Order: sequence, then structure tokens, then C-alpha cells
Amino acid sequence: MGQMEGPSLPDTELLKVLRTMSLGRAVDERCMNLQRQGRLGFYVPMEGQEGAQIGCGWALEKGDWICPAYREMGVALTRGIPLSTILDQLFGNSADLSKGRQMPNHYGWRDHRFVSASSPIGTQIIHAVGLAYASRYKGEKVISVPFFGDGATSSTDFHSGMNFAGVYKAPVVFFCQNNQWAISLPREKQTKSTTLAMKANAYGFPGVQVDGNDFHAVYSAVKDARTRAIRGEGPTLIEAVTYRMGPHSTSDDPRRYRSSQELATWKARDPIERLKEELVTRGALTEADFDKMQEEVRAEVAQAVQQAEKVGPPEPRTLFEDVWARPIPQLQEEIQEFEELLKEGVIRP
Ligand SMILES: Cc1ncc(C[n+]2csc(CCOP(=O)(O)OP(=O)(O)O)c2C)c(N)n1
Ligand SMILES: [Mg+2]
Repeated sequence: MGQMEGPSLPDTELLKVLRTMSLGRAVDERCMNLQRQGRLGFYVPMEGQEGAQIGCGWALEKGDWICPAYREMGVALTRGIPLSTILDQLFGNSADLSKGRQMPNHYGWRDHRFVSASSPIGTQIIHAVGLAYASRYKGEKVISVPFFGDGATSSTDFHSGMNFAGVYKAPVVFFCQNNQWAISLPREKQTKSTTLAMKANAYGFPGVQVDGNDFHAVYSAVKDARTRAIRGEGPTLIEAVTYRMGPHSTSDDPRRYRSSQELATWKARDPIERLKEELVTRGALTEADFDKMQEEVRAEVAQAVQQAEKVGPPEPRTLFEDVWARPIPQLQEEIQEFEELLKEGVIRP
């Protein structure tokens, strides 16, 4: 586990970190409820992984490439993606940049170098390695970071990506959030390796295991790995040991495969509580300040949700946009048929 000598950042900045972590938690809680109420189609929570995600995101620079899986909302917040933009995508409303065509949580923002989320396990790993190799070829001083889980370390793309990055010293920080579960498959059944970090040995570069619920440990490990990559010393694999406190997604019921005792053990290691306690102990924050912070972030989320729900769905005709530069005859026919169905009221605008 990463050893820390002291706080990695000044308290003023750590308060911002705590706020971002709290905001992420508030988004998660609200979106889970919205889905249960039938107001959101689907949601993937990251509850419990705030230390790992915000720790990593905080250590990156603006030009670095982020290649997420589907659970990286916390990283998106560190990139300064507005809450409204995230919610527009979750609701798939007419303000959504992906025009309501993507599954919730599968966002991507070109301007922020936050690549479209990958649901097929591991595919983002090879994308990230390619981006890193290309960036260096172009002389850009940036790195790329694939985000993936313990389960993804068994994918073919993990091994291909690690091997290529090792051979070509591509500037990549492989960021694995070992949250103990790959849906219902526990970490012990995923691999016989003692740690996931040690898998880097086979590819000739360092693998570091850190406490993923300790913001400082994650932040420092990623900073160090980034520096190494930029210096041309090659990639690093970071295993952030953490826990998925919620279900895999809104389509999952974790009570069917794991004990409440296990959950309680990890809840006692809550990354938000941990940073809060540290700041309270140092006198940088009071319990009252923290409660106020929680109220503020919840109000911020409530307001953003209200706004995003008001926007409304995309206009049905937008279905036909972006298919061809100039519509081919078959598409023209489909548009015509669609217009007739609209007229007959079979499809409602
Ligand atoms: C290639 C592929 N196989 C199977 C799945 C089904 N699937 C979705 S998520 C998941 C588990 C992934 O676990 P992990 O990598 O630990 O990430 P986590 O969900 O815990 O963040 C699986 C098997 C998939 N999406 N893609
Ligand atoms: Mg996992």
C-alpha cells in the first residue's frame, strides 16, 4: 500500500477535493432514486470509489487523455464537466451532446479529452495505449489513462495494451480500480495473482498497489506515474484497492451474492469520511461545515436535476440526422414513412 508522509495538497485545495467527492456521492444517491422512481432509465453508481476516482483525476493535466469504462463520473467531475452536462446525458434530453442516442453513463466530451465510455470490458485500454503512442509521436507532453476494474484485468485487451505499452514505453498510466467485484464474481475468483499490480512485472514496468480509499495515496501514485511517463520512462500500472458500495448498476441486486457484513466493513473505510476526519482533526473543517457542504451539494444536484428534466426529449426527426452527409434514397424513403406515421399519430413527436 502507498505510504504517505503528510498531506499532498494545502487544506484549501483538500476542501475542494472533499466537496467534489461529496458532490459525486450526492449525484449517485439522487440518480439511484430517480431510476427507482422511473425517471431515469439506467444508472451505474460509483459510491465508495470517490477516493480513487477523484484522487486520480486530480493528479492529471488538462491535455491528458481519459479513457473511461462506464463508472467514471467522479473523474468527469475533476475535469470540470458541468453537472448539467452530465445530467443532460443521463436523461438523454435534447440538450444532450450525444442527442439522446447513448445509454445513460456512456458519455464522452471531445473538448475535455474524455473519450466515450466503454462498456465492452477492456476495449478502452488499447484505445488509451494507441492515444498515448500517437501523442508522443506528435510531440505532445501528455499521457493517457485507461480506467478499468479488477475484472478487466482478465480481458485480452488488458494484456495486449500492457504488452504494447511496455515494449514501446508508451506514456500510459493504467488505472485499475480493484473494487473487489466484477458484477457477482469476487476478486479471489478473478485471478490467482496475489495482487493485480504485480501483473505489470510480466510486461517490464512498475505496478503499484495503493489504498484506493485514501485520496492522498492515489493522488501521489498517479502524480509519480505521470512524471515517469512524461520523462519517457514508460508506463505504470496502478491498482487502487477500493470497494463498490452500491450495486453494479441499477439492474443488479448485490444482496444476492455478498454479505451485509462485508459491506459494513468497507463502509467503515469510506473515503469521504476519511478525508473529512483528517481535515476535522487538523482544524481545517468543523462537523457543521461538513454538514453544510453536504446540504449545498445536494441542493446543487436537486436544482440541476430539475433543470435537466425540464428540457424534454430530442425531437423524433433528429433520428435521421448524422447518418449520411447527403441522405441516400433508402433513407429518404424511411424519412417519408416516418413522417406518415407521425401524421397518423402512431409516433408521437
Ligand atoms: C467483453 C465483455 N464481457 C462481459 C461483459 C459484461 N460485463 C459488464 S460489467 C462486467 C464486470 C466488470 O468488472 P470490473 O472490470 O471489475 O469493473 P467494475 O464493474 O467492477 O467497475 C461484465 C463481466 C462486458 N460488458 N463486456
Ligand atoms: Mg470490479
